[in-house]
Formats: sequence, structure tokens, C-alpha cells
Amino acid sequence: MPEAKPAIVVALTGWKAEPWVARFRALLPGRTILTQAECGAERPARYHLFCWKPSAEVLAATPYPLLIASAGAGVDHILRAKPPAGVPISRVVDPDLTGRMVEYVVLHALMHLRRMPEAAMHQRARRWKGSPMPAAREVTVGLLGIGVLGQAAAAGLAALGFRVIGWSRTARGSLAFETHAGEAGLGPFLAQTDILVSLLPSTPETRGLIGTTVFRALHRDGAFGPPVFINAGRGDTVREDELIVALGDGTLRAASLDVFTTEPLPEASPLWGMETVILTPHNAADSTPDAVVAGAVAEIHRFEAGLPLKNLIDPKRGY
Ligand code: NDP
Ligand code: OXD
Repeated sequence: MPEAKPAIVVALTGWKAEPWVARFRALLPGRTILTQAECGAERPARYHLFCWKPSAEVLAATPYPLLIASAGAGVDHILRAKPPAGVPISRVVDPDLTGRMVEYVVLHALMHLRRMPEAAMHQRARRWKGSPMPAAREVTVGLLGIGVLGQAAAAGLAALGFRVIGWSRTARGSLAFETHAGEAGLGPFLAQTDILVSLLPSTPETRGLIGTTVFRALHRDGAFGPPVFINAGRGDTVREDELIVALGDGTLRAASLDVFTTEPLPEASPLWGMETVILTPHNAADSTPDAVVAGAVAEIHRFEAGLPLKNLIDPKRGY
């Protein structure tokens, strides 16, 4: 008799498991699919783990999973909980999720180009007041992170006429826009940037990277005036106390924030009350079980066929 295929264990913190389990059942008929609650400490002899924000206990339970599939594009939520060494980790790369992130970035770049936070304040005060607005072509959007999401966002922004530049860890010379890399490239990149968009992963190198020094280095004397910050990458790449100061003292004119150091954002955070800040609850690019599970199942098939994974991450690099 052929050996049974490995089971799937679904461990999702803060999300309802049912639609994800149902999608796995539909795509992998005949497989054992279990939620973390169903298997508790008892693990199947061979299984893959599909997870979002797994606890250290979930990752340390033995036997170890064969493959860990992230339910998101980021994997910081897995690496933080110290997965067993040597188990491959795959992440989400999916056109549905990418399209949603492009919508978010383009929407918020336009909101700030058209000074919508100010317009909302004037509306609340029943005040008929406009401000000068540059054209998109006079404004440079600087993307911190030009991987899958950054490159797609760049194309969306360029289609609207924005000038786009990007910054990455390694040199990305072949893209259709100006790029800078590494520590040495950060200064020249920031000096040209009016709207700073972060799509960085959370890694040991990026945590706490964005703060006063970065905000003060942005371009501020062009047609756009004081710069704006948009964060849809990860909250802990930002020094949130320094962001609050920069928004308060005018170093930054406004911000759109989807991700935070602590999520949900604590009720006491001053960010809630800032009129120049547009907050969203980490849903810049939610994706559906349909799209995400199909990607995870494709990786499982590749793994079981002994083929290289398409979306394998490097735990040393952190993304
Ligand atoms: P990729 O891995 O494709 O791209 C990551 C980019 O960040 C690359 O350009 C990489 O550089 C750059 N980078 C990483 N470390 C550094 C560093 N130390 N210095 C400079 N650049 C660095 O990831 P994605 O584009 O798919 O996703 C990016 C992040 O977006 C995810 O990790 C996740 O945190 C976040 N996300 C947020 C969502 C939301 O709803 N808010 C939804 C989905 C993702 P290089 O090109 O040299 O590798
Ligand atoms: C992700 C996210 O990583 O939703 O996909 O943040």
C-alpha cells in the first residue's frame, strides 16, 4: 500500500480556521486536515504546517512539520517563534494579494497628493478652503522595499504619472525606475523622496530603521512641500514614538499607517487622534482562502515531488 500523504495542520492565531480548512479539503481531497485545536499536543506522524502567528509551542511540538507554509507574505510571525532549524518555510506570493496592495499604495499616494486629510479637517469645520496641489509628475514616491509588492506598486504609481524611485538591500539595477541599495544608497534615495512608502519586511536589519533620522532626510522644499509617510510593510520597522513627534512638529505633513508595533493598535496610542493620520487595521492586502490556500497547496505538491519551492524564504536573511 502506498504511504499516506502527509496531513495538514492549520494553526491560525486570531483568524477563524473554517474557511481555510474547507479550502484545503476541497483542494486536497482524502488528506487528513486538522486544526491546531483538533490535534492539540498530538501531532500526526508526518504533516505540513499552515500558519499565521504560530506560538513557540506550536512550532516546537514534535514531530516537526515537513514544510511550514505562511498564511501571509511576511514570515516574521514565524521566525519570531523560532521554527525548528532545517524545516523549509514558504510564503504567499499571489496576484490577488499583490493587486490589493497596489490598490492601497495608489489610493493613499493619491489621498496625500490631493491633501485629503486636510480636506477632511476643513469639511468638519464647514470651511471652504483649498490648498495648492502639484501634479503627480512633480512628486517623487520613494519605495522602501522593491520586491514583489514594491515593484507592482511602482508600476501602479508610474501609470498615474508619479516619479518612482526604490531602495532595497541588494542592488536591483534592472528595474524600470531609479534604484538605490544598502546603507550607502539610503541618503540619496531619501533626499529625493516626497512620499515615502514602506513595504519592508520585519527583519533584524529593518526593525527600528525608520525614525527621526529618516524623516528629517526626506525632500521638503519642492512642489509637494513637507513629506508624507505611508507604511504597509511592518509596524516594528518604525520607531513609533519618533513618528508621533515627526507628525506633531511638522517634519512629516501626514501619514497613512496600516501596520503598527503592537496590533491591534492600543486605544491609548496618540496616533488614533491625529487628524493628519489615516489608520487602517492591517488590511492593506488581505487575501482570501481561495487564493492563499491554492498557493500553499502548489508549494506542498512541489515539496512532495522533490521540486524546489517557488516561494522559499531564507531564515538567515529574515524574509
Ligand atoms: P519581498 O521579499 O518580495 O521584498 C522585500 C523587499 O524588501 C526587497 O526589495 C528587499 O531587498 C527589501 N529589503 C529587505 N531587507 C532590507 C534591508 N535590510 N534593507 C533594504 N531593503 C531591504 O517581499 P514582498 O514585497 O512580497 O512583501 C514585503 C512585506 O510586505 C512583507 O514582508 C510583509 O511584511 C508586508 N506585507 C504587508 C501586508 C499588509 O496587509 N499590510 C500584506 C502583505 C505583505 P532585496 O530586493 O535586495 O531583496
Ligand atoms: C502578510 C500580511 O504578510 O498580511 O501577508 O501582512
